[in-house]
Parts: sequence; C-alpha cells; structure tokens
Amino acid sequence: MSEENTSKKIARTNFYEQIEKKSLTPLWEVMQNLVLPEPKSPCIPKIWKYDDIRKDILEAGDIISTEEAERRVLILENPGLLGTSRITRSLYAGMQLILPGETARNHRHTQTALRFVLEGSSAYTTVEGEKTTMHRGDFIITPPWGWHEHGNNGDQPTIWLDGLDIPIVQFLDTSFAEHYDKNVEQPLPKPEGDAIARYGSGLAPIDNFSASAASPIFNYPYSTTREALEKMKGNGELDVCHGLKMKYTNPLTGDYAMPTMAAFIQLLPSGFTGKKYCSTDSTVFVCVEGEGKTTLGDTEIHWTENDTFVIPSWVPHSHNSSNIDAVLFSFSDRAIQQKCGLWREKRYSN
Ligand code: GTQ
Repeated sequence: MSEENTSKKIARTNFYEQIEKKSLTPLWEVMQNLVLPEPKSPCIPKIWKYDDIRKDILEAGDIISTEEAERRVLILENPGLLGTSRITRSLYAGMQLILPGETARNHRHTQTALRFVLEGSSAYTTVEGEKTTMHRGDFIITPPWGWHEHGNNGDQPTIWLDGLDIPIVQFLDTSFAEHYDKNVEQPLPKPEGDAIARYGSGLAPIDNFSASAASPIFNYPYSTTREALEKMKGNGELDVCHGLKMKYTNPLTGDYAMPTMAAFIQLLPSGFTGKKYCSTDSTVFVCVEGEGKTTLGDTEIHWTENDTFVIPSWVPHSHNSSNIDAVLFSFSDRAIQQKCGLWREKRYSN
C-alpha cells in the first residue's frame, strides 16, 4: 500500500471510531449490502416430505398436550434462516396437530393466519363466532385480531399447515395477543355456513357491512375449489409457466383474501411442462393432488401429496406434473408487496 493510502486508511479508521460513540456509521462501507441490484434471499429452496415428517407430528401428540402447548405445532424452519422460526424471510409456517377430543383454546393476535388442511375431517376451527369443519384441501383464514380456537370432535387426528405473517408483524413491532377467559369457548351467534352463504354465493349484504382487512369468507372449501378447477380446465389458454392458476379473493373487494398474504390454487394438467419463471415473493407450495417436480437450475424438487416446499424470491424455477393432473396450493407475501409497489416477476423464453 502506498504511503498516501495507508494514511487515508488510518484517518478513516480513526474517524469511524470517533463517530461510533455517537451512534453514527458510514453508509459507503455498507451501501452494496443495503441496496442490492436484485433480490438475493437467504431463504433456501427446501422440501418437507409428508411421509417423512408425519410420524414426528404425531409423536408430538405423545409428548405434549394442547393445554400445555396452546398450539401443538412443528415449525417448518428454513435452513437458510436458522433460529428465526421462518420459512421465508417474511413468513412463518408450521404443521399443527389436533387429536380427537382435544381443544386449542380461544385467543386472538394481530398476526393473520391461514390454514391448509392436509389430513382428517373431524376437526373444526371457530373464527369470530362461527364454527367451520375442516376438510382436506380447505383453505381457512383467521383475520388480524380475530378470535379463534380449534377442536376435534371425531376419532381421527387432524393435521394442517399454518401460514402466518409473524415475521412481518415482528418487523413492524405491531404484535398484540390475548386469551379469551380461560377454558371458556367463544359464543357461537352464527350458524355454521353463514359466512359462505352471505358472502360466497354471488351475494353481498346491501348495507351495514364494512369491508375489513380480510375476506369475510373464512373457509374456502376444497370441494368447491376443485370443482371450479375441473370446469375451467381445458377452457381457454393455460399459462405457460403456471398452468391454470387462480388466487383466493375477498368477494367484497376482489383483492387477496388476506391483507398481507396472497394464496393461490393451481392445476397442472398431466404431462404439463412449465416454462422458467421467477418472482419477488418467496413462495410456499403444498401438493394437494398428483405428483411432479420443480426444477431450479441443477436442483430438482420432487413432490407428491401433502409435501410442502419453498421457492425463494427471484430464483428461476419451472413446474412439471407427471402423467396425472397435479394440484398445488401456494401462499406468499405478494399481497403486501403489491400494495407497496414492490412486486416483480420475470418470464423466461425457454
Ligand atoms: O392456530 O392460532 O402455527 O397462534 C402459530 C401461532 C398457529 C393458531 C400457529 C398461532 C396459531
């Protein structure tokens, strides 16, 4: 190093020490890590095979009760985000188990939750005074600050995937949570099915309704969703990257069903070979039906029913189904990205 450079370096080091005491730091030393030319997520592509983790989820039922745990959940933690309870930088995901006869007490929090049911048909969730039975493939939401509890009146365990915006709420320092009176179930002023009849039948109240942050429909039953996909399949063009992909919407606004998270369902017809694609929203996928693979460069993720996998932001990937139709559920933070004018996608020509 020249004499001039050495003295420059010493002067700078001294300067940094001087300003550090005043809680000041130089931008020029960190700028390239703060303002990236394109996304570079610490989130890593990863699959959790249901066959592999199911026994661990059930074993959690032997070692802890819902009274002790409040929610008996195994968090799907991204290996690139160890110790953070995150599946992507902005999202949390976990596998929740509720055994016959159990309840998971009523509480509410500012975090928005979604449930995607993987197994069992005898559990219920109660959201803001209405109960709904959980069936495989149902997409269920809990709005921010909505009271909710779960239970299982049947004789089979029920397992679902939870998706929450916990890291977003953490980042914004806006977490509030409280319990309902201990061990008292919430009152049920509304009969089961009221929300879907009132808001999900092509009807809406003519007045006295307030469009809140989340959809007033809180269970989007898979039977309805699947029938719609089957009807649409073969009518009109398939997207070359996504096959037939639809979003779950709030019927009062046409927006996503939740304020922060977007959720999707897509059908890849048998033998579908999707084109390469990437988007800024790291996405969690669940295979609902069929099997196939998602290719990311040299990596192939092979998925079958109930497997959960994550594709990080801005990583090019393509989906392929096998010789049967495949259905994928997915969710991401696209809803909040789009509200902030941040969301981008890229389609590749090959
Ligand atoms: O079911 O209310 O996976 O509060 C994490 C936090 C589920 C729930 C989770 C929760 C819940």
